[in-house]
Amino acid sequence: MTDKTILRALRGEKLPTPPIWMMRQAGRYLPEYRATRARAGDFLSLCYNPDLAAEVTLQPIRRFGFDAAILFADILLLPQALGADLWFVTGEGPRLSTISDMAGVKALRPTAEIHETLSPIYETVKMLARELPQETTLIGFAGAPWTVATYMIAGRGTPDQAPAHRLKDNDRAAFVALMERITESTIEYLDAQVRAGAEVIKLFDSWAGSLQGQDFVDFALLPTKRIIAELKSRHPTVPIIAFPREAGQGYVGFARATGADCVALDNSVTPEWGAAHVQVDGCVQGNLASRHMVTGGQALVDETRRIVAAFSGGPHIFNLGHGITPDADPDNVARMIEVVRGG
Ligand code: 1CP
Repeated sequence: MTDKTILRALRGEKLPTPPIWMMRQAGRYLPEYRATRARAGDFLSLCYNPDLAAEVTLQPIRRFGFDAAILFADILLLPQALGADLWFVTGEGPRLSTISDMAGVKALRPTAEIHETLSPIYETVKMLARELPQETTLIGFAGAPWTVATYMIAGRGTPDQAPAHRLKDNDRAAFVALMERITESTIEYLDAQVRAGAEVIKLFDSWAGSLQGQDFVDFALLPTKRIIAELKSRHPTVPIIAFPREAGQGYVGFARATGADCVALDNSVTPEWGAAHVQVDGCVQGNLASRHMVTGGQALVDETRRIVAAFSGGPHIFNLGHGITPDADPDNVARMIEVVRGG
């Protein structure tokens, strides 16, 4: 048995102080991250350089003492490993070549070949497994299939995921074939991360909230369930955190339906609602609005205390409702941690 607090919470234990980590905890709000990224040259070179990727993963652990480290990589590396062109436009974000039909899906590289591109990521995981403090949990991750598909179809982030919805509704066969390719390669990618030393896996379905009704079941819930079932059959003890962001009512029963050990909540739901409707099934993670990392002050303290109190009746991992933004003040992060730990 291990004493790592995050693993205890994920096994369903209610702890006197919730363990804490933060989405995008390695990132542009930290001067040391900006310096290492400059050294790497650009974002993708940073992701594929195990020494520097491990370094930026460790930076927020050294500075703040978070209970978990999340592998520094990106959900869009998998599309790149499947053969998509990927580049980042400074100040704008990621761009990819687009997929618009079955021919585009068929042109993707076979799943068995993804490791040729992704092996530096496994090297980063191995280095982290060696270098992290023994009380710190190492989290590996991937995007969930729908979210990854939205980027592969549109070629960029989209406010309403309209291109992906169009392919889903107008060329169902091509859309389903793409989801299938992403799902099977995500399983192999995550399996390799666990074999390299990841102790927990997180699935980011950042755009799950745009799937309604049966689409939510078919394209958020069922792919997540399948990935979890396959990973659990290979690695029965590795806990999995699912994040169907902005799922609203879809959060209810999501852990039971998918086999996830924990559901991460965004801040479109109140912590009291999350406790009553989601935490009843097990561990939850969340859900402080990331703007408090920019604005700070008494509102940050009050809202942090409210979340800790609301989830104090069951297993809880403290986190933000979404990633911290580049304009955040690191002092506010330190204050949040102090308040969670009783200060
Ligand atoms: O300029 C920079 O330095 C890049 C900013 C950045 C960072 C720090 C990007 C580009 N990705 C990352 C790292 C990252 N991305 C991590 C690693 C570690 C950590 O959390 O500390 C993780 C887990 C992700 C996951 C990720 N990438 C998601 C899912 C989570 C979420 O935020 O919803 C998504 C949607 C992406 C795509 C992506 N990568 C980067 C950006 C700016 C985006 C969003 C693009 C868009 O939708 O417009």
